[in-house]
Amino acid sequence: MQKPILILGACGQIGTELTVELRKKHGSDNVVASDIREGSESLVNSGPFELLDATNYEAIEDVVMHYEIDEVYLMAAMLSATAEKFPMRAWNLNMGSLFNVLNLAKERKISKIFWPSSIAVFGPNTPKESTPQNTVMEPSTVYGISKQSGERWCEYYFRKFGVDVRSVRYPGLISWKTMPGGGTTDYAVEIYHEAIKKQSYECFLSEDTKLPMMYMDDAIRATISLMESPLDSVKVRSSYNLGSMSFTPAEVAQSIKEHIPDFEISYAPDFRQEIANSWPSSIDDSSARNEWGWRPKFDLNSTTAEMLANLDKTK
Ligand code: AKB
Repeated sequence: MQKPILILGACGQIGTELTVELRKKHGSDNVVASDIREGSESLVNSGPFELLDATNYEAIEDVVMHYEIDEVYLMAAMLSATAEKFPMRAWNLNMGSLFNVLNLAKERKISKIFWPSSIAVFGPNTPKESTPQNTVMEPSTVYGISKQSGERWCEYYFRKFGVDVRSVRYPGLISWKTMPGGGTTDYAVEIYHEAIKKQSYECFLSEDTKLPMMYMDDAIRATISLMESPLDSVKVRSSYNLGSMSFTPAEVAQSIKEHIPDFEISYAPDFRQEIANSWPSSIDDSSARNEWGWRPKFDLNSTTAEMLANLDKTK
């Protein structure tokens, strides 16, 4: 029988869809959603919900004890673009929340953790194409530095204290249900919303900026699949590279034009361009494929079709 799960940051872009999927799988009462603010009514009303600050150890511990939580998914984080504006807040949130859950597991109050890392752990000196699992990292952003440090701490807690912490390096994530907030890859979600609303979009990255991306359904499947994998098949305890598709703003605009011929894109790169320039263009995810069977299902064309059809229905 599934023991109760806690999701920290359940109202964010990934947390919202993860909560829905885990509640479908394990029953609503077994999945406690929490966030520092209330999210959509459907999320708050579809099962237990707690207002919870992921940087407050005692508050998390209370909820863990109250619901007899066994697994924690820590989805609260400040993303790359916002983190450049608020470096100390980003560091305190991204690292403080991670230490809280690692220490709960070290004290055997929970038994398994999911923690998201990102392609932001890589930097300008990393090989750009088919970026390997193990390579030069040297992240040059506040967010990337926090994620790379987090990876080191996850591996350390696994080795030293036997903490079962599992992680993937998410690429840019695309979904129609919840907007992302404060990331460099956010353009790849905004573009679909604007295509439906205005048939035009001004992109904050240049037309040839190629970045790794993934449709949310694939990201949720990968996350749950890694958490369900047998202990000895999870060999990487820092974080797994996770690949799916890579495209430029010009290529996503072209795929939208196949559905909306009048769609027009223009380019006005801002400070996020420098962040994007420091990240990989494509990812070698063979460790995830070989060790726990990861396979993506969505490519750019199927993502565009899903995004436009669903956003059109909800407009
Ligand atoms: C961001 O753009 O900051 C995130 C990420 C790639 O981790 N979407």
